[in-house]
Amino acid sequence: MSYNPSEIEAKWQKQWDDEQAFEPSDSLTQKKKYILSMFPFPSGRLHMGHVRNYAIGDAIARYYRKQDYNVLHPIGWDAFGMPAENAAIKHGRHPKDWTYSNIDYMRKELNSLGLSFSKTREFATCDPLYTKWEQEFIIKMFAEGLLFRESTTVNWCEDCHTVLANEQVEEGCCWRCDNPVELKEMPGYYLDIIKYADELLEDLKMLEGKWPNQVLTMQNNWIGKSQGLEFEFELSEESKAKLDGKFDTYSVFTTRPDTIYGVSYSALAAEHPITKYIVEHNLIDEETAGKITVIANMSERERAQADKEGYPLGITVVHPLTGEEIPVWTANFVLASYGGGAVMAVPAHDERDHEFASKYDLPIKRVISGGEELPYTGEGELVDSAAFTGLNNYEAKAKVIATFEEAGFGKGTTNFKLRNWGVSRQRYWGAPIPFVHCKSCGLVPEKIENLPIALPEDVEITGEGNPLENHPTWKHCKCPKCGEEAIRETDTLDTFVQSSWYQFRYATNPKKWNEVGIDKEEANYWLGVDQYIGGIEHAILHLLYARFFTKVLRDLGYVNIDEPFNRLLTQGMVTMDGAKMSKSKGNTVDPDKLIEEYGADTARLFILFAAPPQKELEWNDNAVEGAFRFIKKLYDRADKVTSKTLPVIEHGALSKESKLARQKIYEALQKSADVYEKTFAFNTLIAACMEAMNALDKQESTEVWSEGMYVMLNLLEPIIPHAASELSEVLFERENLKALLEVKEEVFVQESILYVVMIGGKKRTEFEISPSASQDEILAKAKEEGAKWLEGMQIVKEIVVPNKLVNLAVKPS
Ligand code: ANZ
Ligand code: ZN
Repeated sequence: MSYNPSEIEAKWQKQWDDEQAFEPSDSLTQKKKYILSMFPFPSGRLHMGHVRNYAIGDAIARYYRKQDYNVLHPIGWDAFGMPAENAAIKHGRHPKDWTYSNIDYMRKELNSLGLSFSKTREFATCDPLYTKWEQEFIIKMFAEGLLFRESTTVNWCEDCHTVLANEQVEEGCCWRCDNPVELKEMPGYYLDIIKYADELLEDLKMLEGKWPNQVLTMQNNWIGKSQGLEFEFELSEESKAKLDGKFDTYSVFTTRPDTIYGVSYSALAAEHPITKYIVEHNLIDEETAGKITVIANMSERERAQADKEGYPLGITVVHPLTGEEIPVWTANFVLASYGGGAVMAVPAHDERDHEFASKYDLPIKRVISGGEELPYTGEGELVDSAAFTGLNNYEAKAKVIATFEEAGFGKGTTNFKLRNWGVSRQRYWGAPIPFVHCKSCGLVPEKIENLPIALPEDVEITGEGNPLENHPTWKHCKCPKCGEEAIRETDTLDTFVQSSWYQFRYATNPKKWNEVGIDKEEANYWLGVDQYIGGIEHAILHLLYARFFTKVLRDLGYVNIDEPFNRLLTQGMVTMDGAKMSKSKGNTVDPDKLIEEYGADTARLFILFAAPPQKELEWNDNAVEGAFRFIKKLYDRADKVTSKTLPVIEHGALSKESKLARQKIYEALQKSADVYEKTFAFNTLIAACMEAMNALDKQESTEVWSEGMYVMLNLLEPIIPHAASELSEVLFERENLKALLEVKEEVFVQESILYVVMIGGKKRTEFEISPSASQDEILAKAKEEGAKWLEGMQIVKEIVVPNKLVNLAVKPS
């Protein structure tokens, strides 16, 4: 048969469409698999990273369909976001138009890969029907206090003209445009993810062994739980007076209550209210005030990179246990956003405190023995610590906390690095935040029956300000509560909100999309996702937010599950000459060209063969050729097949070569379950199939050829579905694709074992014997075969090395 990829690929894609072959059934009792590759942003064209992501997911989905699983394998579009607006600014195209035409183009590209997606469940997150339900969730979250509006210092990207979540700031720069991020005071909407911090951390344990360790560690660190003591430092009477009686105490957080007797100064953030008060009320000289203001205007990252810097504030606090007066400084290493923005400094046992104390000549008091030099951050016995002296410092932590709690000075607390999720964006192309500002009622949620609050289409997108804000009429509305004139919220939601619940939307039957956002019964049936596949770049942001949303939706009564993604595979990058393939580097291979030249099956086979999915994949033109040749070989060998069904073969009657070929065939089959269900090492399965084809080539039996092709096409169908379907139709009427095949154990049974006979230290002869032969039988046979070398000899020692050799030590008799 001759191989014509473009012809058969078009044929099969049409047939699958006509058959609606990949729609899940409505049954909610059948065993199921939900296989999900992260959905794409409709940037305009597919890149190789997409091809890899979808080839992996598709192979897994197709594998499970062979086993009576009800398989949900959906696709959609993560369609809101800035690039659409940037395109509008640059090319004068409306973001909606740009987005939907990109989707149309990319849908065709995905189709041309022969991916087995459900077509009926596809949606774009910018569809008003998706916005409608998202706005409903947001209003419910507001009612539960999980969403609130607050004025805070935010990360502002001047280039993107919008606020960024902490997670979207990478080394102080915007994750999208790399512009340095500024701090700015602004009102915005926040989701209370901190409320779920403990559960988000705790439940990572359920994912151990199912998610990559690296991702679990990153999430763990991001949540950043610290346990310690929070207490109030009381200002000295003199200092209180100096601050005009405005402040009595301030709070500090320490993870090291055991070092309490080593405190020799306290430090406040440059933005701490007390520091600010001192600066603003000229309680410090002008020059120092200026320097403190400079620090306050630096980003956290800049401060972390700068040398330690600080200034005495001219006030003191009272040590809560000793009553001693301790100087208070402001320091650039104290973050405003953490633990109250103030520390008790213990220079003897903390690196940063030590560096600072050394620079400014502040006292250093050792309270833990051990180590020669200071700072000593290890374990040891407490010294100079009053009642705690002599205790192991780790054990002392709880005792110090108890002392503070009993005295009412402080309490044991838990702090998280995690900040609440700011979801406001001052951009047009997003889901409007469904609230109204009313002069008399304040912040009022829209009425549910008015949802969705859709975007106006007649906007001018210039890059200056927020188009919703500038629109002449859109924001003017009636208050949903009192009916008076009011102003609509013009902030839109972070696009990560949309990707936090899409996995539930797919699970809801599209027939119900008008009536419900998430169908509870269906969501409970389909989720968690059995296998989620996507890039490591989503290790923190998307995965954490989706986990959080799942828990919130559970608590709001929408679903009954705790975690959205049962198993996660993070695919490696596609690289060329060691660098990530990317448009900006100009080292891309266009999937369309590849498909045009070789066909989708070659693209898929190459991608899955070139590297294990978790690893980087280095582009290699020769390997693409090799993948193509392998498919062609399957075609070339089609005429060796003489049986339309799986032949019954008498194994014992075959030649050695045919027996070996059968072993290779069934070795590949034996491997396949592990590959498709656990390791995803498709490369090893494909290699095993190649070996089997080579072994088949070395033998003559047409029956074995028939069997071999029958099995190979079954194994490879999830990877090269078009070619496998075509060959299978011609050769086996597709019977061989319908189910998983069974391994024929008989081919692995060894019929005889070869033994070498050593006599007097020399190899003399060899013999074959049944694997069930006893030790005595083996020895007897060895003596019989070696009779001529044993003549005139006396055996002094007999050794049988199982499955290998018999060694007979002799001396002349
Ligand atoms: C005294 C002490 C002694 C500390 C010692 C450490 C070692 P985590 O939660 O693990 O990051 N800290 C508290 N708030 C801070 C802030 N806003 N900016 C900078 N540093 C801050 O670490 C908490 C520890 O970091 C706290 O424990 C505090 O220093 C410091 F031998 O208190 B420690
Ligand atoms: Zn009102």
